Amino acid sequence: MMAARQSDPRAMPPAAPGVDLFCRVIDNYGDIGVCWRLACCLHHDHGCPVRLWVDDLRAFQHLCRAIDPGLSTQIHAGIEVIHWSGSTPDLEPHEMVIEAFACDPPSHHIARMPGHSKLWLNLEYLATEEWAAGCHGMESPQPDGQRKFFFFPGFLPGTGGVLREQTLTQQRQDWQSNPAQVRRWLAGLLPHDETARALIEQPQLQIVTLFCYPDAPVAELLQALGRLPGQMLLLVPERVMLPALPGAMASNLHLARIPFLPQPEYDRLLWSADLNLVRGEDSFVRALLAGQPMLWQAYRQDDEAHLAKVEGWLRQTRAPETIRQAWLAWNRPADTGTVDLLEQGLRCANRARWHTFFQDFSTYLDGQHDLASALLAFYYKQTGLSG
Ligand code: TRH
Repeated sequence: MMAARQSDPRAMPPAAPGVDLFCRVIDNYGDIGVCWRLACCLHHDHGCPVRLWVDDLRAFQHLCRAIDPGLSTQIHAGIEVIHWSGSTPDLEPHEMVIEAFACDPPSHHIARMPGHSKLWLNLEYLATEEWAAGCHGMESPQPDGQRKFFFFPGFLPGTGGVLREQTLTQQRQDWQSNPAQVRRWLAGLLPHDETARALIEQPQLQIVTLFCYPDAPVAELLQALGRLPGQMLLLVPERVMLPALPGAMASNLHLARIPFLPQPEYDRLLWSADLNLVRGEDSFVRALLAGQPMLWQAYRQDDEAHLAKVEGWLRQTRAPETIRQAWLAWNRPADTGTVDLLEQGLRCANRARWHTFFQDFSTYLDGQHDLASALLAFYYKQTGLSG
């Protein structure tokens, strides 16, 4: 038997830096969705102690059912969750302070930060346009001379990458390699819908998932899907508000409500479907990582900046024209023609071109650095410490 090697403490790598992650829930689920996922990646993949400060625990509870909105501090999955309310505890800041989406952490926390081993970052929204790489990592000068940096998640080299757990691809492959398990799991989401459960047994059934904003042209989407060949099951999580829909639905289409799922289960849903319609930021990335054909609805902004995001992604990725037309029709519905454009696009969604394109893009993402690793690399570079 080999003798246990004596470890030289001087040769040990430094402990992973602790992280304070601040999150304000503005609306929807994206703010807390991104922050919870980032907290999990930093802790589970890299061993960072993480404190997640959240101002709205009820929104958080939808993504992680174990959260108790009545507690001021609690620990889940090894992460300390602090209810960020008027009276925040005065704690010694961790090495890295990340404020999500310029949410303005308490000044007393920042005031206690200075020191060569500390770093303050503003994690920005996902950027799809060319300018993102130029702004990523830039310093944001502060009146008191403190050092703060912009950190831009993105798809292109030169940005901070996207959130991707280290075991994600393996988990997805395991899930997709067991169709019987997938069918059983889907049926379990639909205990009161006999029609849907019977459909799930049909081998040729196409599964479509829908997560969109209330202004999405859903009636047009249903018409377009109704014109396509084959039987389809459209799964819509609770809490996803749909616009008013026509009473009658095409005979090849069945719409079913499923529960709003905890984050890891929502991934499984995306992995189980033939076509995913997603919205916002986090579910967009998750659907891309699922590698299945998809349509994205960007979060609407006043000056139509959301359309620039959609165009930016389509341009950067040189998406095929049918994808481009369908995505633009979904994001910019016109009074007429939307159904035709969606139909033309979606006719191709179950063909090889879309499959290959989205599979290739998920493989490309697998080869890129992920956001949590990029944040740590940035920390070590700025502080001069080594990871
Ligand atoms: O909820 P969103 O519309 O969030 C948006 C965007 O992030 C937008 O950029 C931001 O400015 C705005 O909020 C304030 O979409 P998003 O980003 O996809 O977040 C949804 C989260 O909910 C994501 O983490 C996936 C998760 N989710 C589940 O966990 N279970 C579900 O059943 C569903 C439908 C979603």
